[in-house]
Amino acid sequence: MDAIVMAGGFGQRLGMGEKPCVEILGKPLISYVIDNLRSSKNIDKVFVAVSPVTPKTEIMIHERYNGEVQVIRTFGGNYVRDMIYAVETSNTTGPVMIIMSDLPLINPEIIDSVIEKYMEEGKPALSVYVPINVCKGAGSRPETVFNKDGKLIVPTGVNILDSSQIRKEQEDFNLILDNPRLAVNVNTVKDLQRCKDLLQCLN
Ligand SMILES: Nc1nc2c(ncn2[C@@H]2O[C@H](COP(=O)(O)OP(=O)(O)O)[C@@H](O)[C@H]2O)c(=O)[nH]1
Ligand SMILES: [Mg+2]
Repeated sequence: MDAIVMAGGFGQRLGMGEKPCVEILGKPLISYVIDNLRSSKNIDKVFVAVSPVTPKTEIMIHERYNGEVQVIRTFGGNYVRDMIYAVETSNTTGPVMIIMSDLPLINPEIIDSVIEKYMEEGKPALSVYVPINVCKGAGSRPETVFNKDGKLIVPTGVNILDSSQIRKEQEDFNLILDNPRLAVNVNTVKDLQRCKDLLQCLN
């Protein structure tokens, strides 16, 4: 399946300009996600959905990937509308992975296992969560928490949707993974520092 990396947010909480371009250990944040997608067995094309507030991200993607990663210019300011626009503009068919640019600890094994689970479940959509204790263990403060059958879970920013019915509400399988790599989402300067530390000790 193809993947679309959402990269048109304001990055206001981080306050370091365009968040996808902010470097960790000499590499732009979004490149961690792109490179891991490109190393996954189950991912074909990778698209990046930029917006008018992320023009440098567009230039960086062109320079770094020489057209092998396509940029889609969304309007900005409305995540869902931009996601639908990006899916329709990409001309992708069948299931598509929608992923945030600020998950630098994701790896090809996680991506492939999410896709395998999606195929197994057979629902049109799948969203990935981590239990709240995994977030706390990783030192991150969750923004959104859901109660699923009495269990507190946090959305990770990894979703699969059926592109052929992208404007419709889709029946969604909630995949809960106990992986701290999914719990680290770079929103603040503190998150960025924690990511640097984790990447260094994981390498
Ligand atoms: N194209 C597009 N991307 C978005 C939008 N809002 C958020 N994103 C991206 O979605 C990801 C997650 O959003 P969030 O962490 O809230 O981003 P932030 O607002 O930049 O801190 C980031 O990679 C953002 O760049 C939007 O309205 N349009
Ligand atoms: Mg975020």
